[in-house]
Amino acid sequence: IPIAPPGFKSGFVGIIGRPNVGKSTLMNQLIGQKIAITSPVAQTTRNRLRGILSTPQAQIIFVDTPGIHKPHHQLGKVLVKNAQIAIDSVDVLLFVVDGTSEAGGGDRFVAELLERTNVPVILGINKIDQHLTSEVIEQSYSDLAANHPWTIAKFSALTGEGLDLLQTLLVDRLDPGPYYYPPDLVTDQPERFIMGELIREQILLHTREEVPHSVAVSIDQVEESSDITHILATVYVERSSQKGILIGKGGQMMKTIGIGAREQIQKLILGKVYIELFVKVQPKWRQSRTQLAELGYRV
Ligand code: GDP
Ligand code: K
Ligand code: MG
Repeated sequence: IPIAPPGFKSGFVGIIGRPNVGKSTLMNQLIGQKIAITSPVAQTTRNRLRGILSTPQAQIIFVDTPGIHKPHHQLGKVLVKNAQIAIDSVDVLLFVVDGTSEAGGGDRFVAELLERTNVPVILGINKIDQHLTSEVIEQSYSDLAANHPWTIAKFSALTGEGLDLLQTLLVDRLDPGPYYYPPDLVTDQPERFIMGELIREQILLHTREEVPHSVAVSIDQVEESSDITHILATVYVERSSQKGILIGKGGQMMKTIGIGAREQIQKLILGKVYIELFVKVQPKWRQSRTQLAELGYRV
């Protein structure tokens, strides 16, 4: 890790907000590589994941968090707890909201969690590529920010519009500091974890509602030969009916998931990939803290 030049700034930025506002898309766009999976399904992001942005003047470490919502089961509680830890352990908070609709109960729940923190907050109105936020929508977010010393920024995580300004606002709020990570590193997570996430993303994209939330992926083996990387992975589900859906008629669903995942992982490791996927039924894995920990979730 190089020694930081004089005036160099660094620190941690927590990205928070209700599910589906575009937190993971934003982090990927800011660091310039897809490390956090995204999808139209809420609760795509389960773990806290760091994305690292290094410039000659600063190093920003983004902490992507699962969307904040009221918990219903053990996994839900772990998710909200992780989000709360993230709030108090960062230097700046980026509270992301969806500029295509008015502020709602989910946004107000997050705003309440921010009442108790002394960390500077940027309220980021995302998705401005969709249609320019109407006055009613804008007013609802001004109301949300009223009585708070928050700075408002508008951008599109999808197109990158407005992100240069956002980056400037973030660096302005950081203190002088060292490099925390080597400047060429984009995430703190091992490649294997990202691989598992990219497989999970394909499952979220291709299967029906009931499957996504009860799926976990473990990467059991990664073997690199001169021209191809061979990956063995297991997908855990809670019920045999879900296993049936995942495999699909004549194995068609598994095939689709495998093809999509291979494409994504090839982009990640910049090389050829062969994936072998297995599906296992493991009842109630979501209730078990031990199993969550074994699969790489912070509990
Ligand atoms: P998260 O749950 O907050 O992490 O949200 P994701 O990053 O997974 O994004 C949720 C959905 O919103 C995905 O379908 C994204 O493609 C979409 N999305 C995210 N950012 C933007 C944006 O700036 N514009 C548009 N049009 N869609 C976006
Ligand atoms: K999502
Ligand atoms: Mg996410």
